[in-house]
Amino acid sequence: MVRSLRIGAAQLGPIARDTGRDEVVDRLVALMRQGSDAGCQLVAFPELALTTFFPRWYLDDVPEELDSYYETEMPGPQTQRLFDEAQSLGVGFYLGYAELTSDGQRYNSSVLVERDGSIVGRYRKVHLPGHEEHEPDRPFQHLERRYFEEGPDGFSVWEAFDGIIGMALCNDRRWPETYRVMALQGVEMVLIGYNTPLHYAPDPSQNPLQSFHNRLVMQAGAYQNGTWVIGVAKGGVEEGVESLAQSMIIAPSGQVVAEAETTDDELVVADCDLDWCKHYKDTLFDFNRYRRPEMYNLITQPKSEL
Ligand code: CDT
Repeated sequence: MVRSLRIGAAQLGPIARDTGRDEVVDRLVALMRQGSDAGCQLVAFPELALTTFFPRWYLDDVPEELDSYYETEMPGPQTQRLFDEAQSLGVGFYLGYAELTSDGQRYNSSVLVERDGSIVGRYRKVHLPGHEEHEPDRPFQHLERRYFEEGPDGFSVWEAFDGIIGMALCNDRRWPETYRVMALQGVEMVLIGYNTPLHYAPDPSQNPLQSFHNRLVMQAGAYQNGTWVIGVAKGGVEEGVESLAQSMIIAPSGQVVAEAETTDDELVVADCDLDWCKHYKDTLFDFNRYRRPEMYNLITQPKSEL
């Protein structure tokens, strides 16, 4: 039997600073229903999908605003609706959100939810880009390294949706290790939500290459690891900052099979044959046969020893 998973990459347009959770959840539910109507079993939302991308502001003067962007429960009172909708539609979802734990730790996290509304797995972002301190000379901040801790759990995979599914978030997609660690656990589909401003303050020469780099890293990650990759953006101009849209669904061949046409809320749908992964995992990228891990020692050396 063919293991075909119909996925909806549920791209979001901008979320304004003063937009409440209820309004955002309305938009997410609308996309889930659209996914259900299109026959999707799984709908994937972006990184930090419940709020505006708040790391663009230095918020030390307004700590209550900063705290308001985090979820202390998942599901919580305002997100329960998503889980109820998943169960009633029979559509699973992947959702990025800011997590504040009961111990006071803050992570840039995601959750994978099955079609019955049960949580399959949680992920805390490993690669945190940006900076820790206020840099007023930038046109906007990227304070992920101030507002989140580095995820301590690494990259896992989960048996779900009749396949092997992994999660990553935004900057993770630029690092080959992200895909490879999951591929070594047999991953067949990697879900990646992102918020990527077009302007990169440390080196603006990269600005015109954002779209190219987005394709480059996700297509390479898919092909080199024989896996589906689902990239889902929060795009468009949000609070004056333009972010890349270009959500896409990439096959294990590295080919883009579906891509967003807008920079707004949009569902990008494709049928993903999970057995397509075998073509690559059992041939050119037969890891057991061809990898030479004893040649790759430097990759796992602590940074300080290099
Ligand atoms: N959210 C996120 O990780 N964004 C980064 C922006 C570049 S680093 C300032 C990214 O890798 O797309």
